[in-house]
Amino acid sequence: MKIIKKFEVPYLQILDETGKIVSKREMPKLSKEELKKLYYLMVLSRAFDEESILLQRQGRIYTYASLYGQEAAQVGSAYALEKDDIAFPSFREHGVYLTRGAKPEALFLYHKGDERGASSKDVNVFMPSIPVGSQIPHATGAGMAFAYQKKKAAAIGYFGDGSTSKGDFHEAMNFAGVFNAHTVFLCQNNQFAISLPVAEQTEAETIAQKAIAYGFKGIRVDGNDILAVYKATKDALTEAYTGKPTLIECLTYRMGDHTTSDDASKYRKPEEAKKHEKFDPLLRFKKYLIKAKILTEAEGKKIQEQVKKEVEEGVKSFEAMKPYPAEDIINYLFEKLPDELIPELDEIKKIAEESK
Ligand SMILES: Cc1ncc(C[n+]2csc(CCOP(=O)(O)OP(=O)(O)O)c2C)c(N)n1
Ligand SMILES: [Mg+2]
Repeated sequence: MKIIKKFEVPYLQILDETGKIVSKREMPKLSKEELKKLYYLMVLSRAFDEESILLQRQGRIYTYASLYGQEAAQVGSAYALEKDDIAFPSFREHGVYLTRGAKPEALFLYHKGDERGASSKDVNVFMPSIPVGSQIPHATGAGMAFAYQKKKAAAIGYFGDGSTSKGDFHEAMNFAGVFNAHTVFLCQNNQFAISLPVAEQTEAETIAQKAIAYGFKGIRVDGNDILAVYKATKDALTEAYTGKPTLIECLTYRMGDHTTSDDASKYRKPEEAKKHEKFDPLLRFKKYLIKAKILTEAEGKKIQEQVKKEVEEGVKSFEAMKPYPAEDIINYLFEKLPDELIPELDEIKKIAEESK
């Protein structure tokens, strides 16, 4: 027997958990202003996250999936996107929306079940996919369309470690390879699919290596290192514009519960999550920015205050919005409402009137 192929899985870390640059050669070209913007977006994502959990606990929004711990993976990758690139997120990617310019009030609105908050055409991010993995083939389809149009644009599909067990993932990866789709696959391996640890999800040592079977590159990055995530995504996008997809595995950790309907202490020891606090993506980036004299403590404080105000204003304007007319539930389904739905419309109007 002879070996006919050998494969390697690269790993990228630029900033370690102490805030030290460990790979100068890989340092992305970002101005001081851009680095500060990245920090601001991470702080904004965390503040939005904390506020959302509080709002859910008070019954002011519905089920919410926390991004706590995944700020670098979301902000770093979304910041690498160009205007025409398009993102296909799952339910946890609030940081992707915020980085692309969505307002907190839109995201709160969405979590109150109001469709007006899901309209994200202006920021080129599709609405979140709740069925696990179903957005991955969409990212491939959009990437195939860009290839067909010979357009310098790419689609990025966001998904978790658990989603890589779905057929959707494998079908999307296969089509992307065969049809030279302008697609980047971005897996946030937060090490859990609800209660199932990643070690029980797959026998593969890395998620990144799954790309090899489909004929394109897979890379694992330190998902808590915003510089590595940005660099890997930027490189993958450049390749994607020429029809070469990439799978990026951001190795991170879900610091919170799966969603507000979950209690992680039922299946993982709180001490385990606590151990990961020292890998906090915000802390290490701040340490680096301060040491490199890009940010001062005073500026950091100002960012915190600005973000707090932004989120509070988001809550105010979201709660001040008038509910959309209840009859909209069926208004747009038919050109002319069928006779049998007329009594239903009357009933909806009555209920809406009574609940005013
Ligand atoms: C098709 C489908 N099956 C099951 C679920 C229930 N469900 C919601 S999230 C989830 C786990 C997802 O894990 P992962 O892909 O790692 O993403 P994460 O939640 O960690 O971000 C499951 C099984 C669902 N939403 N859709
Ligand atoms: Mg997961």
